[in-house]
Amino acid sequence: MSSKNIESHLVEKRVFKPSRDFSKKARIGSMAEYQKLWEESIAKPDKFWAREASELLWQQKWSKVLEWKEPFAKWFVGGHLNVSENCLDRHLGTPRQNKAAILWEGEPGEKRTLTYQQLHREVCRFANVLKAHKVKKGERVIIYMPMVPEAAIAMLACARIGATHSVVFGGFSAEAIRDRISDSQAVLVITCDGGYRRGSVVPLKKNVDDALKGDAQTVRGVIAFKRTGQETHMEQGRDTWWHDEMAKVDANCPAIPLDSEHPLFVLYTSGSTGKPKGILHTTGGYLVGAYMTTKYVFDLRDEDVYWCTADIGWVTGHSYIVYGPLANGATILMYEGAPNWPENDRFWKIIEDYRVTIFYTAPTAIRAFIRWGDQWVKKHDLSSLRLLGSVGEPINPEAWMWYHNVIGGGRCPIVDTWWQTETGAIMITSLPGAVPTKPGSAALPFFGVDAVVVDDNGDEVGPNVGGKLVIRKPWPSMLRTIHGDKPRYKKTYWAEVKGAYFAGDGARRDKDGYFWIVGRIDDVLNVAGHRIGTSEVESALVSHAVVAEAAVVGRPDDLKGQAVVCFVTLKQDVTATEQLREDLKKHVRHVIGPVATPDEIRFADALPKTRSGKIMRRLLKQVAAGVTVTGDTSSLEDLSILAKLAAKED
Ligand code: 7RM
Repeated sequence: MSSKNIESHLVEKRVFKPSRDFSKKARIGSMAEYQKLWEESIAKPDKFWAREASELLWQQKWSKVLEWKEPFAKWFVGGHLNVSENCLDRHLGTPRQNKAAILWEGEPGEKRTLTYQQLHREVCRFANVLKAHKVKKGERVIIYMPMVPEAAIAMLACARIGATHSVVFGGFSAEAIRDRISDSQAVLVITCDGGYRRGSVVPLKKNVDDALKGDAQTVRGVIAFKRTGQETHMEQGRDTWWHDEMAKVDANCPAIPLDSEHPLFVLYTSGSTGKPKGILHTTGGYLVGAYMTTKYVFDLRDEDVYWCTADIGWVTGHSYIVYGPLANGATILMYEGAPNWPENDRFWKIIEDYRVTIFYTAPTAIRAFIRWGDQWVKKHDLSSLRLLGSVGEPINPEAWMWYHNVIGGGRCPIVDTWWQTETGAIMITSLPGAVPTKPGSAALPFFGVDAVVVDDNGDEVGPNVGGKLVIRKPWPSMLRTIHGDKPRYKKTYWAEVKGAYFAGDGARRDKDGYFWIVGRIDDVLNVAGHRIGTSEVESALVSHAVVAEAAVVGRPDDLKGQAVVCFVTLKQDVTATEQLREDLKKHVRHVIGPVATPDEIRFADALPKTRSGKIMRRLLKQVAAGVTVTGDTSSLEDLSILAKLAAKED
């Protein structure tokens, strides 16, 4: 990445100080307090983390806080605990026992409330169902469900018996499920007959059936929760209904003590090469990270109604719908469907109805809200809100200002939280009562996070110089490895920059040390907050019979952040038609899922390559964006290709 000084025109001038009222009540109420704790967390991590971890319930205390043999970390070594016990049992016998843990609303409008006691009972029963299916500690369970409480129940039930869950986002296709089953060697799949999305039914169980067709499978059974009630095929001897299973078991299921480093979940995420990587998170460190970031970043109170709009299939749903908030004894709101169903004001209606106090969403959603217009917001009373959050991609200052003024009524702090599937928990953020915010900046490193921006030699750069974002110290909720592939773990994250974790993002820090995240600098797209590897889309395209070669790049998009643009060369004697273009889009949807649908397919006679045969994506990006191709083209094998691509009228 080129390092260029951009001070003069890019430094953001606006600064928003936390209100005195917010600071007074906040856990961290001043910049001085933040700094003192951050310095302690870096200088004396053992002391700092031991104090935080002590707030959780350990069945056996750890003997050592950290064992670090780069790049392999063990946190709270020798400690035993259970995540489900920390999220549930710990609140029983306290005033939280009969407090709502989950307030749920279905897209068609049904409402359900589960208190901590009720949630505990459901989790215990479902854990007994898992045991009845002979799911053993350490075995993997796939969860492919819509946003229903049962998704959280299934996750917590796995955690209770030490099974490792792998949640697959409901927007992924049968083939994506199959890949994840085969990579994780899962023994059980938990799903639903269907889920509601924008008024129609998504056939989840059918996708699972399709995923299980074909090659030898490790899956012994499928349990389906009845959500939509549509006709559903049930495979004799393999498939059973959730309610039938639950009727057979009792609610007595003690949480088993698990080693702090026991695998809690594997979550697949896109990288720059090959198939999605199974990011492995373990028990103690992950829970400490999720718990304490939720506590400090959202400054959660018992009275809060906390709503994170993410899907449970992404890491945000894991850490900030399920584990972090429940470990804090919070009331979480869970909504099943789309923000524009039946109309564009569904979210604002929900905030008004439930008196939501904390709202955590993504910039791509905010940009859609802006487009839909303020009138949808103005119809509702949002005065209950006290804190707003943003996650998933850089938030542009305009969207930040709109969020602040129109949703937050100018009164709510915004926490712009930078983190990743790999980091497990929030890494760079402001703290709402302590750190002044600048629209567009994720602000400062969280406790224990030694984040810096470095150049290609790995040396830290000065203020306002762009470079690679790296983390120089291990942190409790860090990924432990890529499931089944230690060499890839080392190579992807710990080889790019010596002695540091490389995030794959570009960033700069301003003179106040604030981080301005630029976005991915590898071949990973961020489409509406979803990570999609260009190589995944390319291999999906090439798997189509008529495609010879494909190169996929992102094009800046006002709404989605990035749009998926595919350059495709066809096999000999195949004619490029409009129909084929539609077929290829459909094909990608089928192979990966709707999240990866190409926005544009451009047929080409050839792709620009270096002499060694590497596709020059840098050039294709410029072509896709419609800008003049600049920069070094000396390694390009055939210059005329570029001229043809740019001239091509679609
Ligand atoms: C939580 C999540 C991770 C990638 C990451 C960034 C981008 C996420 C922000 C952000 C700028 C933010 N996990 N990203 N949050 N960029 N500001 N506040 O999104 O694994 O799915 O994606 O998302 O590029 O590397 S993720």
